Amino acid sequence: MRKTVAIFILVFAFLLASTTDLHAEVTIDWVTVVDSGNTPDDTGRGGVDYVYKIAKYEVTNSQYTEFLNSIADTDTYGLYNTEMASGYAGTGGITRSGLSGSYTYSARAGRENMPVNYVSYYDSLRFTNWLNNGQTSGLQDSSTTEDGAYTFTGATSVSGRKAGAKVFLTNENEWHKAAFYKGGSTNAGYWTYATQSNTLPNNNPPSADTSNSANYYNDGWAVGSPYLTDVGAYTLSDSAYGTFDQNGNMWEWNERIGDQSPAHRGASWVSQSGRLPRDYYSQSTPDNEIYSNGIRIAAVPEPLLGDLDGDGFVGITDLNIVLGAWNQSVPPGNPLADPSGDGFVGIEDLNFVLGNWNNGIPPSSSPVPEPGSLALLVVGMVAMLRRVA
Ligand SMILES: [Ca+2]
Ligand SMILES: [Ca+2]
Ligand SMILES: [Ca+2]
Ligand SMILES: [Ca+2]
Repeated sequence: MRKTVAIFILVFAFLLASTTDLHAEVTIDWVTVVDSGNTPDDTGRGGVDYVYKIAKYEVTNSQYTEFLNSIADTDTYGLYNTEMASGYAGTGGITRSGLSGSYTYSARAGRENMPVNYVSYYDSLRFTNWLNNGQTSGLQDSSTTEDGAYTFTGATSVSGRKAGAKVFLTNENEWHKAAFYKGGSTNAGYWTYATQSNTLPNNNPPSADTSNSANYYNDGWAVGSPYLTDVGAYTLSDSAYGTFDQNGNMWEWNERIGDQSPAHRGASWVSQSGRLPRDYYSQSTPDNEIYSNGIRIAAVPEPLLGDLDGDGFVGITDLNIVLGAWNQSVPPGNPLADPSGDGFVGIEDLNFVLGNWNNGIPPSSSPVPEPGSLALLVVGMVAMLRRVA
């Protein structure tokens, strides 16, 4: 009987997997931005007191095409702009075919990994809602684009970032920190450019990347038509946290503050050098859909199992939390010491820590034990547990 049920569940899971996978899934490459509580710069930006993830790259045409194919058979909110089919200087990267109700979309050949453009601020928020909701397919409604990280109550009427949002547009501090902060401590200071440099980047083509290069206009284009570069093409010119193209290629929308026009940051393929520095601040009207505005997204980090003290790393301090309440009921034992949640601190909680040992990013202030001493520690633990058992 049990076997029959198990087989039934397997078959059901298989059917579910094979019928729901109508579109390729969008995967985002993330970097994790640590150094929580870092000092802002002299513009007042860049201080962030939580760990977050930010996309390594600008959103690409192929990613935005998957989005359109999931939710824009009928494009109620104009998430496709017909300029994408060609546009200014041929920089658009997505074509549409069919009639409303059965529209389909394709990235133009060779443009798949170039950044999407002709997206408004609202398009950007809807894209993050869709990711936040798990890339659901259907009409543009609350299950896909109209709710999630932000609640839309009309085409251009939208809430701020909601508590519990998982994927969202960068806010100004998140964007600024990832671009310019030097990292490594909470008072590390800021670079002038998003290439870990205080010297103006050159606009060499990616093939001649000097580790301080970006796609912008510097008495000439970085590359020939269609002028955009594949995201991450400047492989040597990343920021301290490992993001690419935060200077150049596309301007990148940030969450608006109150009723202000949202900022777009970092300059674009068509910008001149004065637009690149950290203290250059520019806003764009939220419904502006042009050839030089694109999207970068951010997200909350995955919960890190075994990181009991929440410092982003599983290590000695977490082990001490478990050992400090060993064999106790919770309460009075420290509730952090009971990640299994069974009200008692024991072997199952220890396994959360040892099973995820060394995961995450070590805080600069806490030394990582040498592998030798860690091995001794574990041997000691096992011996102790044997005796307990
Ligand atoms: Ca649009
Ligand atoms: Ca950019
Ligand atoms: Ca920890
Ligand atoms: Ca427990």
